[in-house]
Amino acid sequence: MKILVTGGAGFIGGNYCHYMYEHHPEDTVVVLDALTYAGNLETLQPLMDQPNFKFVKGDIRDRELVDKLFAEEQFDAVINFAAESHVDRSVEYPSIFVETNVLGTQVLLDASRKYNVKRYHQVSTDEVYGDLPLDRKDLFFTEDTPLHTSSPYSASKASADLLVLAYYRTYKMPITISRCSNNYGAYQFPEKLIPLMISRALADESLPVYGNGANVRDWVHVYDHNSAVDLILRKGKIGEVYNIGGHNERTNLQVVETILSQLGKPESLIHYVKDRPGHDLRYAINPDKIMHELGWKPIYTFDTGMKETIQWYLDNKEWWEHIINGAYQNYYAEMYKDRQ
Ligand code: NAD
Ligand code: TDX
Repeated sequence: MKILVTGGAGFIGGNYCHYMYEHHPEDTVVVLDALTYAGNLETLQPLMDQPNFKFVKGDIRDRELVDKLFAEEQFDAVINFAAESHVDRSVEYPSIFVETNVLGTQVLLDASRKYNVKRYHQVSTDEVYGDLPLDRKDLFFTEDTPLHTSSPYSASKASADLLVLAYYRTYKMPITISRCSNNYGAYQFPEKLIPLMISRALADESLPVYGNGANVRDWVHVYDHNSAVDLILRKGKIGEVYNIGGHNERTNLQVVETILSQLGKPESLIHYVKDRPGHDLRYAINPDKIMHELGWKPIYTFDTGMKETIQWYLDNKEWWEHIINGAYQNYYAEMYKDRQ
C-alpha cells in the first residue's frame, strides 16, 4: 500500500511515520508537509534514507502541487494529519486555521476523489464536541455527541469534518474520521502543555498554569493514537467516525505536579496566569466503539507514558533546544505577555 501522510513532519504525523516503519515496513509512505513553525525534519531524520519513504515539501492548500503529486504517486490511501493545531495561536490568528484546516482539507478531498484513492482518513479531534462540565464525571463524548465548538481551532476542525462527511454522502467517497483526545509523547512541539512545562521546569523557569489549573484533559500517548489511526485505516468501516481515548483524565495542575515530581523540581515554579479565552473545561472520551468494533486497546497508562516521555525530553535535549533557541523565544514573549 502507498500512503500519503500529510503533516508528517509534525508531532503526531512524525510519530506515525515511525510507527509505520516499525509495524508495516512493506508499505510506502510519502510525507507532504509545508514545514511551518511546527514541522521539523529532524523528527524524520532516521527514516529519510529508507527506500520506501519519501519527503515532499509542500502546502496542502496548493491545488496544483497536490494534483501533480497525486497524479505521479497514485496513492492507495491518504491520512490527513496536516493542520494548524495550537488553540492559543487560533485565538490570535484565526484566518490561517480556516485556510489550512478547512480549505487544505478540501484540496486533499478533491484530489483523493479525482485519483480514486481507496481510503481518505481525516485526523480530527475531540475538541469538535466542545467541553463537558467539571462536576459531571459521568458524562463522556461519544461519536453521537453534537458538534459544539469553542475556539477558532476547534471550529475549523469541525468544519473540515463536515466537509469530509459531505464528500462521503454526496460523492460516496471512502472516508473515515478519528477524533482523539490530548496527545503526549516524543517530538511534541514545546508550545503544548506537557513539553512546555518539561522544558521550562528543566530551566527553572516559571510554569504558566491558566486559570486555577482545574481544567481536565483526557491524555493519550501518541503511540496509542497512531495504532488506532492505523487500525481504522485497515479495518475501519467507511463513512464512520471513531473516538479515541484511554480514560486518562487529569487536571492541568495534576499534570504539572507529575512533571515537577519526576524532575525533582519545586512546586514554587507554578505560576497561575490569566485564563485562555473560551477555555474548554473538560474533555473525556468514551472509546467503546473503537475498542469493541475494531479491538483497539492502548498499551500505555498515563503513568508509564509520562515516565517515558519525560525521559525522552531529558535524553533528546538537542531536538527541543534547537526549537526553543529560535523564533520560539519571540512566540513565548508575545503569547504570554498579557497573561501575568
Ligand atoms: P503539529 O502542529 O505538531 O503538526 C502539524 C504539521 O502539519 C506540521 O508538520 C506542519 O508543518 C504541517 N502543516 C501545517 N500547515 C500545513 C499546510 N498548509 N500544508 C502542509 N503541511 C502543513 O500538530 P499535531 O499535534 O501533530 O496534530 C496533528 C493532527 O492531529 C492535527 O490535525 C490535529 O488537529 C490533530 N490532533 C492533535 C491532537 C494533539 O493533542 N496534538 C489531538 C487530537 C487531534
Ligand atoms: O501554558 C499553558 N498553560 C496551561 O495551563 C498551556 C500551553 C496550556 N495550558 C492548559 C490549557 C489546556 O487546558 O493546558 C491544557 C492543554 O493545553 P494544550 O496543550 O494547548 O492543548 P489543548 O488546548 O487541550 O488542545 C490539544 O488537544 C486537542 C491540542 O493542542 C489540539 O491540537 C488537540 O486537537
